[in-house]
Amino acid sequence: MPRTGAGLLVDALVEAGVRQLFSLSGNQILSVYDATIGRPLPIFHTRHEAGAVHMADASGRLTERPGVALVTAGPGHLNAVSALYGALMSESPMVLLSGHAPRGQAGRGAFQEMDQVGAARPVTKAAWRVEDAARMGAEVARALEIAAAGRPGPVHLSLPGDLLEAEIADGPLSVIPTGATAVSAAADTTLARILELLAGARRPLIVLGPAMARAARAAAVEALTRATGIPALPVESPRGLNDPWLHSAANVFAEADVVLLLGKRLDYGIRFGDPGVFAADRRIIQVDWEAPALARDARVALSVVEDPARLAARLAAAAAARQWKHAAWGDEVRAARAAVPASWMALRDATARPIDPLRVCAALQPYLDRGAILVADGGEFGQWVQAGCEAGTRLINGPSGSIGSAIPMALGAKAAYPDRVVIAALGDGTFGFHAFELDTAARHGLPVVVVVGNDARWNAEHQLQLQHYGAERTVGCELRPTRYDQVAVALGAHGEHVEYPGDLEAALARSVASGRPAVINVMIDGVPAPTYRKSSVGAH
Ligand SMILES: Cc1ncc(C[n+]2csc(CCOP(=O)(O)OP(=O)(O)O)c2C)c(N)n1
Ligand SMILES: [Mg+2]
Repeated sequence: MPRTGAGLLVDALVEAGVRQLFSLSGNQILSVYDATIGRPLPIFHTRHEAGAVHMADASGRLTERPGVALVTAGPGHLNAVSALYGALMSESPMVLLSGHAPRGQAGRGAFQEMDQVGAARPVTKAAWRVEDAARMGAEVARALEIAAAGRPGPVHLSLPGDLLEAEIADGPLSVIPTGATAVSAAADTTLARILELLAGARRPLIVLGPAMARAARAAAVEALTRATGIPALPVESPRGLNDPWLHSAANVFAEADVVLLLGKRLDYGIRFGDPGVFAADRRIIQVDWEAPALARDARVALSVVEDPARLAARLAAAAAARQWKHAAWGDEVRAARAAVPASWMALRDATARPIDPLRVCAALQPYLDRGAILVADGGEFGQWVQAGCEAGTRLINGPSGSIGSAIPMALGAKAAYPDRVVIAALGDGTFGFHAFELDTAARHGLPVVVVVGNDARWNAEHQLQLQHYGAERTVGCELRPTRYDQVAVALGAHGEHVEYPGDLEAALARSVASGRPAVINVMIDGVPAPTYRKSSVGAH
């Protein structure tokens, strides 16, 4: 069979180690579907293009190898674009491939013709349109490489239908580029200056951005903490310093006098480093893969362009030559992170109805202790789950603050790790965004467990109304106590409805044992998420 642009594309994906495509079909990409026949590249066909992107995003974050979404042109592409924002903000390596109107019809009002690259540019690291069928493989290889290099993030390629279908003449094909775009190493004198600042500090603190907080880079940061005693905290929540997972550690930032930002922008998450966030005499050292991410102003004492993980490893190696005095401070921060209010013990055991969110956390925890992946999303319930559960592997909606991704993210996690239990916990409002991906889960044999905290309202917004406008001015945020478990059953999933706390454990056990995707509809108390900071107006 003659080779086509689509064939080259599929070959390059397989060669690069891509294991699946998360996709929603359309005219312009059927040639790619065809080219996957007989190739080790299964297609997970979703029910919404944003779902495909969330799946690729989850797979990318968990494996650090780019997940790939494949969607059709125009409206399909635009449906996908909204989900790229989450991948961008969570620094997730992934590639969105979108079919595109044939080039021969460009500017003539072709079917679904639009500026796809322009639409994707604000939410991607790089976006371009392939212009040569023979380069189809080389360019997708390049897209995969860019997605994973430096600060990971989404990359978009538009693929004109005529090029995908074009037959490639025999002859040498374009060489697939190798070797990532390297970030140069910081000078040894810079390293020495960082160590000097850290060693001289009373309460130095390492603050990590989303990619730096993930397992792949954690070892370098842990080595630095071991060598110096200096504690590290991630700031990757849409609520920034109000991240309920931080527990009382939310209050240690204000004590930090030297702050080492590793791959963390000086953004809203840490309130731009404004006065009051850190100690009054704080000095900030910022290390980032890219110069543009560095704040170039008086807030920063020292800015360094280098791979933050590599720099952490270099600092750890060089730290041994010095005396460090921060072990007690490090212990203090770790204890604050682990500490939860005493009242929580009783709530985790509470027998009252409606069910307290912490009671749900108590039921989930044994699965997480045994290695289940936790996906937490959406609203006050999602925040409670992040506060009340400790998971070795966790995916949250991240600094994008976008709700709705949990179900497809859980599917992406299950596709990447079929042998692990995957639990998604989300609010009832959030459930509605991508509930139909339960059908995708049923069709493709992805048995994830979805726990819906059903308080019959968009509680996060309701709580803000209470806070800012008062109890008599709450409006428009009610939902119904819908039986989402029955929705799931209709889609071929296992369903459980739980009103009594004592029924949670058995419902979870049956759901995991069912071997099917499952939804547990838990009628919860719509309590506001916890905050531990003295002054807290939560962004979310
Ligand atoms: C895409 C998107 N739309 C809207 C919001 C605003 N928002 C944040 S939380 C929330 C309510 C979520 O309700 P639910 O999932 O039921 O969780 P609950 O707060 O009730 O526990 C809304 C509307 C958002 N963050 N992202
Ligand atoms: Mg709700």
